Amino acid sequence: MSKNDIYVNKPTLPDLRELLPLLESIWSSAQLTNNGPLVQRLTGELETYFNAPHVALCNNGTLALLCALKACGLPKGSEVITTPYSFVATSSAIVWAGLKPVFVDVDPHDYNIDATKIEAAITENTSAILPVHCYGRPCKVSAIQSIADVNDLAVIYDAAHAFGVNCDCGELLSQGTASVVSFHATKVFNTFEGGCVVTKHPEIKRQIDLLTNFGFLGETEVSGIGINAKMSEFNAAVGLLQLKDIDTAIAQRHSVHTYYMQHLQDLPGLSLPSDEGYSSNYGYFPVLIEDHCKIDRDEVYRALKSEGVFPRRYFYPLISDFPDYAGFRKVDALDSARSLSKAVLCLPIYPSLTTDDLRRICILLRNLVS
Ligand code: T4K
Repeated sequence: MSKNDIYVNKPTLPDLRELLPLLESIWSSAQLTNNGPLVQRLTGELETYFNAPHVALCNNGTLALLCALKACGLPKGSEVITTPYSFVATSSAIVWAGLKPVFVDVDPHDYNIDATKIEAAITENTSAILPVHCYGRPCKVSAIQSIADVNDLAVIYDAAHAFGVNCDCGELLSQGTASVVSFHATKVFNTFEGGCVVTKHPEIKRQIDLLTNFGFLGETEVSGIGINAKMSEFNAAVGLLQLKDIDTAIAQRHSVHTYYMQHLQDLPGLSLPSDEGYSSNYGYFPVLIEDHCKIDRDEVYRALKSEGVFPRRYFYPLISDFPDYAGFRKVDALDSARSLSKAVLCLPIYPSLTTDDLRRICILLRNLVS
């Protein structure tokens, strides 16, 4: 690791001087976790930021997904229709919840589950749909909701990438039965580790709050099989400070996106991401290295790494190709997801990426593909 290395991500950190008073408040109250005052404050501030009736904070996005699935009361062993083109946690949460993922191909234009292929995957064992707003690009939420309504299915959105994204569907995170956001270190909004469930349904919020705290109703009573998925006061303190500056962080990411668009647009064999039709958070910059490019994706990946630039192949391999997931049902050959997975390279994007860094990355890419 050298100081000139450029990783796909560099977490935004709050000013330590601003963190100190919040840490002092934790130290003096000795309330470290279990729905303390900072967790309550962050919950309220996020409800305002998301314009959502209910937010339930969790200690990471994966357990937030698990709790959201559990809160829907889906029959044990039933099937959840999802995308193979995502981070493995999307499907691991389904399996940990005692359910079975069923993989449906993605739309090659927005990389999200292809809503036109969902109906063919539904059987009498289907209980829910779990789409992902991949790279924060909104899914076709109204088409998905119509299918869910006709077939009486829950819809849990994996909105791990969608913090601060808006579209003309109304509040994106209030769609479906629930949406799950990740606040991991590598995300647009981070609390080091963390996540939340956003829902318009008070009963889902109540269930999540129970599930994340072992199911405790009081000192001596538990309701259902809960888990420990609570956010700590430290993570909430970080979150409160990050939220103050989130609009600046997204604007800085937008500038990085714009630089790439201006400097890579004429490169042969490269397809650049579009931010049209929605307001992006610029969390990812996925480039496709197309078949007619003179060099293939993995060669570009290795060549950049050898020069100290570390892009990532999000998402390769497909979840359905991992041996532990290969036995779950696939609706077809998943051709679109497969070709995206072979072509994608996520370039570094984060608020503190400098123009010098960007110039270096773009020159390297230009030399490789031209
Ligand atoms: N659903 C979706 C669609 C997701 O993408 C994710 C997580 C989840 C669910 C689950 O949410 P969480 O349970 O994580 O809240 C990263 C993240 O670990 C993961 O959160 C994320 N998706 C996924 C897309 O990316 P890795 O294995 O690529 O992370 P890692 O550690 O290699 O980090 C990438 C780069 O970031 C490093 O090369 C350097 C930099 N970095 C990373 C960390 C952790 C830092 O500079 N500082 C850091 O602390 O998975």
